[in-house]
Amino acid sequence: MPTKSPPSGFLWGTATSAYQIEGSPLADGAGPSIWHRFAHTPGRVLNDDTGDIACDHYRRWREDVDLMASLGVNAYRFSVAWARVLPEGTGRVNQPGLDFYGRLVDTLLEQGIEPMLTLYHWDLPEALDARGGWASNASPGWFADYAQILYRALRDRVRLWITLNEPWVITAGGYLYGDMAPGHSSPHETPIVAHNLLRAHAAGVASGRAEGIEHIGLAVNLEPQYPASPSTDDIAATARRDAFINRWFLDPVFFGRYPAEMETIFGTDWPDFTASDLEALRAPPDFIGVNYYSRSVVRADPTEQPVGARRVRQETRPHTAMDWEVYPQGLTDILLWIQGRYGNPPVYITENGAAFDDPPPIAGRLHDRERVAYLRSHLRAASRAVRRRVDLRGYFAWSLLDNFEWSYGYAKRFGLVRVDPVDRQRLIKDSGRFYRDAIRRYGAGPRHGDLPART
Ligand code: IFM
Repeated sequence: MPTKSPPSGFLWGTATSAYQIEGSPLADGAGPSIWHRFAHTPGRVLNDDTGDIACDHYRRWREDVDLMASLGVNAYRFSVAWARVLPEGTGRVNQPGLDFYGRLVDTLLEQGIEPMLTLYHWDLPEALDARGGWASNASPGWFADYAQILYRALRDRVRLWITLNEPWVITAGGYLYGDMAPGHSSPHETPIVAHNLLRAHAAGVASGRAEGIEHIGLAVNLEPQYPASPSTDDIAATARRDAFINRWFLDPVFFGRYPAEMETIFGTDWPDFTASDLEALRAPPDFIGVNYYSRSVVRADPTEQPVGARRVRQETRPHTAMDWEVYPQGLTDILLWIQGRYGNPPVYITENGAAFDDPPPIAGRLHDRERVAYLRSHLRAASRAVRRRVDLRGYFAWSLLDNFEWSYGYAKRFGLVRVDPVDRQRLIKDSGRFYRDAIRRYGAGPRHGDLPART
């Protein structure tokens, strides 16, 4: 029988995703994914890096679970590679692929680490892309069938499930801007893909309920938007960008409708959805997974299509190696926004972290001071939201390991643990030590003023 009770106590975790860390993408009968194909297409990924080896986690996973235990985390968020389980995307189950995740889950539990399983973190089986991918009307059904296989295999051991990671990035990166797999640039396809992802989420929730799963979330990338000036143009542009990034996926699952701005943004490319199309999207998750990295200060700009808005770089403020502004207050703001808009649902911060150009290790230590400062300030920002009664249940640092950062390849490093680019040896950075100490001291959860001002 599925485990019913929600995890008690605050979850302190690290997060990863399959294609970014596993390597061996075709091992033991797995099929290729769209990211395997994309990374092997010259010019698509910086330096033509691929996930062929990545962090070699597929072979070193036991060592990685030990690493997590030494960091003192009590939770781990990871994703399942759909094409390991279903090499053709539907139909025949590849048992060795499924067994890999079963062993991982068992070992996590032996070490007292709660698994949080993301069903889809961007690596659609290539065979399904050949059948139309997320633009196909059939895609929600493919997803629900895949989800059911995982629910049945792991529901006795996994309590926390996430249907999709960052449907906005899947949609905008994969089908509008084309910098992510499958690399399309089609304003016409884009709203259809978003709609199918929302249908897939709803189908994944329904299939989970039928299997007795009680904790199913949706992980969204959220980025609070602030107008660059009080002008009406900038305020309207900010509202459009807010709809596009923050509300496009959450409003339908909570309210069964899209934000009004979406039609303005997509114009004639916006489909005529019927009332029943929209109602079918209403599938409130049991929790929201918030992936927070930065904010945007927004200026109206008609040349920036389709939204007619652009982000204004805040030159005097610190930025990460991704050129994302470090803005901890944005995390407090976005958590409070969720609380107010969606009725204070349970929330996990399912990703938060920063890429920096780390110094080389010296005598077995890596002093990543900027990442330590980033983590500290964001944990404090989370504490401020908790003080204002946001129902925050856990925090997952992105990422456990330096890994494959999509179209940036291995150039951007988010890990609390360094992975040597040549021999893949792991080394816990100062940020990992900071995180371990924060968990030790404040294991019950972050409260305002609780977290250390200095390490
Ligand atoms: O690495 C990604 C992750 O896969 C999804 N959220 C953002 C991270 C940093 O870009």
